[in-house]
Amino acid sequence: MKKEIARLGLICSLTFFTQTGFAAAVSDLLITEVMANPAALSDSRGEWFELFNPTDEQINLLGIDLSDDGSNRHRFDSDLLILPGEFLTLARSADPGFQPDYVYSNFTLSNSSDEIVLRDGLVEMLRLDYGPGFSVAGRSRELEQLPMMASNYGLTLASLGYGAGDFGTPGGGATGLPPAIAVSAVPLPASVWLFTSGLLAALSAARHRTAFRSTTADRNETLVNARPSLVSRAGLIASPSGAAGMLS
Ligand SMILES: [Ca+2]
Ligand SMILES: [Ca+2]
Ligand SMILES: [Ca+2]
Repeated sequence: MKKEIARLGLICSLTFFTQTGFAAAVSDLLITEVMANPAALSDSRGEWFELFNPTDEQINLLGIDLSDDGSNRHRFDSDLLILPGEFLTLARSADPGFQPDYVYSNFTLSNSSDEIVLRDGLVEMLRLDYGPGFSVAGRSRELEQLPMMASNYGLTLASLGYGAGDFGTPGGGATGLPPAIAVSAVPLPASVWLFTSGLLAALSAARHRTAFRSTTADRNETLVNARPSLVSRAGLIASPSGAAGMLS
């Protein structure tokens, strides 16, 4: 009898883990805003970007490299937590017109074409590529909708000023993004889980195909396919209201 109870317990635990046990990862984060070309301040003082944690677990950037496709590289060598549903502002200087959460070094944002890449060792976890026309003097670009790619970033509204006169929402929400929705505490029926996993893996794969450029596309596609649940979660949480609403 005891044995059967133990076995039942194990099965229940495994079922629970299967549905809710996915740990949040850096790949779940979103780059929600980019100020590549400040006008009220110099580039060396006023460049910054913003991350958002759409999951219901904290994510630590310790050991992660911030880089581009050139020689920019900065390692987060101490704990840097992004709490559930929170933004994190990362800036080139300690005074970009507001008080940033983190100041990096050896990383600049070109006013023409550049990349923001987060890597864990050789594994790329997050990437935004932008080209000419993305950066506009004095205005940030904010992620307006998913999937996360340069064409889904709109200009900050001209009414949303900060600091010395540039426009952006450092540390605050973009106009179009939904708030964080907790999902791990909501066990899903297997059929719903499978459906949404498949749907969102497809959405996520499309997102990565677009965001990742040719040289890294194959490697990243492998990454996406190898970790569908993690990648799907971000898509799930921040997907357009229809999909998210279905789960909440
Ligand atoms: Ca750069
Ligand atoms: Ca710049
Ligand atoms: Ca913002």
